[in-house]
Amino acid sequence: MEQHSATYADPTYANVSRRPDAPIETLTELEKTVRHIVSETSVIDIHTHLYAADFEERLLWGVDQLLVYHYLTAEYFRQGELSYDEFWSLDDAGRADKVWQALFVDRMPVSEAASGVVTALNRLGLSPSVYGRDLDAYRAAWAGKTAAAQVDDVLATARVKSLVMTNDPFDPVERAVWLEGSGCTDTRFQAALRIDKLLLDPSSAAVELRNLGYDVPTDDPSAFFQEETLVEVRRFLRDWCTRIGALYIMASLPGDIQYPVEGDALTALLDGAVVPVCRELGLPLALMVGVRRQVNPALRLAGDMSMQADLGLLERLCLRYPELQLLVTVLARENQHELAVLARKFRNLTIFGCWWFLHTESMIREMTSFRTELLGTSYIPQHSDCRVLEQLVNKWDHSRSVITGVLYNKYARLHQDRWLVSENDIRRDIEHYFGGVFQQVLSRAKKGRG
Ligand code: RAT
Ligand code: ZN
Repeated sequence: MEQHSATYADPTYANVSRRPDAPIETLTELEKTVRHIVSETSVIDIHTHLYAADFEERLLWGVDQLLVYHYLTAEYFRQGELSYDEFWSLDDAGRADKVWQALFVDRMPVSEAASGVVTALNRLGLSPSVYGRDLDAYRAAWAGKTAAAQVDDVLATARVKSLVMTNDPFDPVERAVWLEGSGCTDTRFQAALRIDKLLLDPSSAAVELRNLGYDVPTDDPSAFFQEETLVEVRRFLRDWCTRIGALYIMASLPGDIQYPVEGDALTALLDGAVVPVCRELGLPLALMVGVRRQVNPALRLAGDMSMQADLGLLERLCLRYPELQLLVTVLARENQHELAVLARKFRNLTIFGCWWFLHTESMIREMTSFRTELLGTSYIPQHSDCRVLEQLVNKWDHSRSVITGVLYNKYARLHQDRWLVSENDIRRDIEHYFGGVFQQVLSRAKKGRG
């Protein structure tokens, strides 16, 4: 039976006396070695919604925040008693009480999001067999911790060496940290410039740009087709990428975006501003495609849905801009195989992660299996999308567990054909998956500058 134990330290592993370049002789040893290396190799998490401690209340952490995570509030409304209005009228602690009672006490927390909380508690030293099912016992364990110390503890436990934030220049609270505060002083937290508003709601983005000192007309929908406006949008993008030290520019898009479309603002902005600035600064463009926002607004942040995407957008961007590095994830399960095939056609397309509703055990297994079969080690198997600091522990633990199983199967087949695998071979592949591919995309983007 498959055990969910990938990242627990294996006390017997230290006793292995084999040289790291020696072939691993038995399948049992092979399995143990893959598990050990996947669990101990630290990862670069290329997309999160976490912030460094500099961002104060923007950094969400602690057990109440784990419980009011939007993946869990959606589940609360399926099982809990309160109406939307009653639930939202509570503060975070009140909401957390309700979620805990409905999803953890009145029934077993078997969903991915709920079982993730249990994994985080356990791996952070708060074993539920000791702390029980009283939420206040866990709250007491968090009392007295500081955000900065918790960041150190969680990153070490999750073995995350660095992570990429989502930095929205259209968010006034976040903007103030960059413009008036110290910015981000923790080098483990890297920036990415998020531009959904510019691409999907250019008229209101124009108002904000103007307020920020960029000469963009606010009353002329055709402005984005004029070079004098695009010059200013490029200046905005360039200023913000430089200010925050962005590793890439990113947007999350609905599935029905068409590109290129004559007379369409999104096409004009991609061709006239976003791609040129990516090329000029040597940055990849990350596109997350296939979200249908606010299908049920009463759920607030939890009200978004997945939708099947037309991958023609990606195909045409790859073809038109061979020097542009595209980092891509899509939300519909139905698009996953097609996306992996598309990545075989374009070396400037790098797939990353199992996003949002696909970040579940069975989907990660399916997607990681066929991505490896179609792309070998040339993709990024996972990102966490964490919004709450401690989720790094459970999301990476669960993903590592599945990745271990998939990779072991691939190596076992090689082993059976007498292509013997060493510890060094495995370590090289895992380091590639957990950071090397991302670094390669970043350096290809720098090389493709122009
Ligand atoms: O996974 C999530 O938390 C979503 O709400 C989205 O933020 C998504 O990941 C995105 O970046 O658009
Ligand atoms: Zn996200």
